[in-house]
Amino acid sequence: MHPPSQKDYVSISFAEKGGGGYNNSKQWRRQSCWRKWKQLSRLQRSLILFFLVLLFICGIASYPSVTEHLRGLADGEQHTERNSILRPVVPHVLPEPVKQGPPPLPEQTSQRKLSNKRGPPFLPNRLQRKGNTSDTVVEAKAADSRKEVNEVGVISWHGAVIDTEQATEVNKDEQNKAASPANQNAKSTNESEANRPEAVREAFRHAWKGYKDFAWGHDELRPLSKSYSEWFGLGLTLIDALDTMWILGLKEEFEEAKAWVSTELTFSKNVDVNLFESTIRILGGLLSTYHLTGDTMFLEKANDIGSRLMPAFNTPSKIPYSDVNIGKGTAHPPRWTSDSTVAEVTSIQLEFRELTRLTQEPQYQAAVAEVMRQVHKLDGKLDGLVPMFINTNSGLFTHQGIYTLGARADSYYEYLLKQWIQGGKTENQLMEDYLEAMEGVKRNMLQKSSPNGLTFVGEVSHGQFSPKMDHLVCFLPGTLALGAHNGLPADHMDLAKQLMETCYQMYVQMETGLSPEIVHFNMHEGSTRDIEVKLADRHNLLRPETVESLFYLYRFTGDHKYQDWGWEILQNFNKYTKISSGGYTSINNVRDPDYPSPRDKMESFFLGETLKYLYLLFSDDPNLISLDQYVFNTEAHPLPIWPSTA
Ligand code: DMJ
Repeated sequence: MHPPSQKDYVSISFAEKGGGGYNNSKQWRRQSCWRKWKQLSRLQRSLILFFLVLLFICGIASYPSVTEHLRGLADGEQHTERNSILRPVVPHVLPEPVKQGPPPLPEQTSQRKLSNKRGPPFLPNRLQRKGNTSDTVVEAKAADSRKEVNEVGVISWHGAVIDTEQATEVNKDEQNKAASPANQNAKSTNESEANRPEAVREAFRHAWKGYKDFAWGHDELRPLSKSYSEWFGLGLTLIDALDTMWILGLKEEFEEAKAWVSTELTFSKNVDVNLFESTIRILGGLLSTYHLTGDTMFLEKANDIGSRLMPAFNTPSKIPYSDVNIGKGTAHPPRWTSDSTVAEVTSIQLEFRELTRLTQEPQYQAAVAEVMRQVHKLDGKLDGLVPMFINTNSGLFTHQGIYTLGARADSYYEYLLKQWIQGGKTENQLMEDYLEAMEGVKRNMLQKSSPNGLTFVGEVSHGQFSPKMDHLVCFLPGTLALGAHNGLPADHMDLAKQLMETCYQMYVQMETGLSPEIVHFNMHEGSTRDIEVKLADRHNLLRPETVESLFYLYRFTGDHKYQDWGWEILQNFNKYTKISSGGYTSINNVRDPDYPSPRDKMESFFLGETLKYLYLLFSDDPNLISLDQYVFNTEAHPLPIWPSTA
């Protein structure tokens, strides 16, 4: 091999290859680059190639859905069969047929706020957006996205294709001035109002399409990778969504799902399930669907799973273990502890009590009542507030001194009130414990933020107050309102309204208009903004608590602003979490509207709860799952309030 020479370049003539000489300047530039490349030494060329490869690898590695792929694992399950036939003892309660009439509500105040601004989230009312992206910038970014859609037909989040359908609708909207349910943040409230329930049905159908196409019969859809993930391997999303389909009037989808439950769903599986999660989602979902449809197949399935969960209560203390193998009939705590979570052992009562009422088999209600009896008399509470852990051997609270209304304690409070309502308001101890706890919240956890005085619920750790609030706490405005509606102190409704405003601000102050998982409130004077979000807390899992509370607040006050707030939230779910091929995804970063960073997972509660509460919020029919006839379990499955025996 001889070293490169001028002769070599001349002899390897591009003019020969292209056949066009140097007339074309583009071709000339290409040839000149090639010549320069050939002039480099082998070492120089190798170095350049090495850096290019390195850049390419870094680019791929920083693409989150790839890393998500690497993290995701699908489980396999084994099957054994067992049958269970039941006859209902108590007749089912049928709801009013789905109607769309808008009868005015009694306490209606009709304080609508119309917005003529286009673009994603605007700060309403008294709060100014501080430190956040300005409306103009956000609007410009949204316009950029629309431009990108015009040019290439997709919005690409570092390679992830999302929501072309939706984005295209914006274009059509702009061009044709046609109505479209989503991406119309600035649309007049009155103009879009009639379409809101339909927009939820549309969202449900889109989510269902993804589940049907890529995850049918599996637990959760992974909409970006067009696949699924398993938790229990029991078709969790399908079961969680059954009563939502019924309530939304999606008969065709419901029939398909029902056929799967009837022919494919089996609980004879060698699989560990979490007692709480499978009770609220599966047992609750099946019981509720039985009540709505009157189809005893759902009750048989409910009794099957209910009986298979019972080994969890075989503990020295009768406080249940967290996990049960529903095939083997064995139960155990998590590997690292013999503790259970307080919210988990005290938020399975509505379902097991109802199962006993329907089957007349007393063991279900007896087991969960024993848990309540023990928790009622335990030491370690702070003004009715409970710690987060309880030991399955001793039956005592552990890790004492930490109190929260968020994860691990939240639904304890919710189920105190709801059991009291379910049982016809006769079990006074439940109501008294609830009232005491709400006083405990006021005394120990309630504070105002600075500078705008948002009322929020913080946490207490060994006597120290922390201004941290989980999105999960946003169930509380709805629960307080439900209590006030049922005759508990009227000031609970005042507090509910204040906390509702705060939960709404947790959405509206974010650049995507979607709440993070956890916020911290500023309390010191001179703060420039009320809400801070830590880097690790910026995700949104499509959770329901805020729209759940909006539903209660609207039902009880008739104030349309709650519907308008829910409408904004739905539009932002459509804007930032909808995947074009079907489904919605959790996101990692609610503070970046350009790159919310999809997590590639649609939680079952998005169909079980979030969309159901949005539909009920917009439906304007107080008889559609009347709150005087039904009580919702903590997974939004309505169960009947027991008829009075007096
Ligand atoms: C649901 O499973 C239930 O609402 C539960 O009470 C809390 N977590 C999720 C929704 O956020």
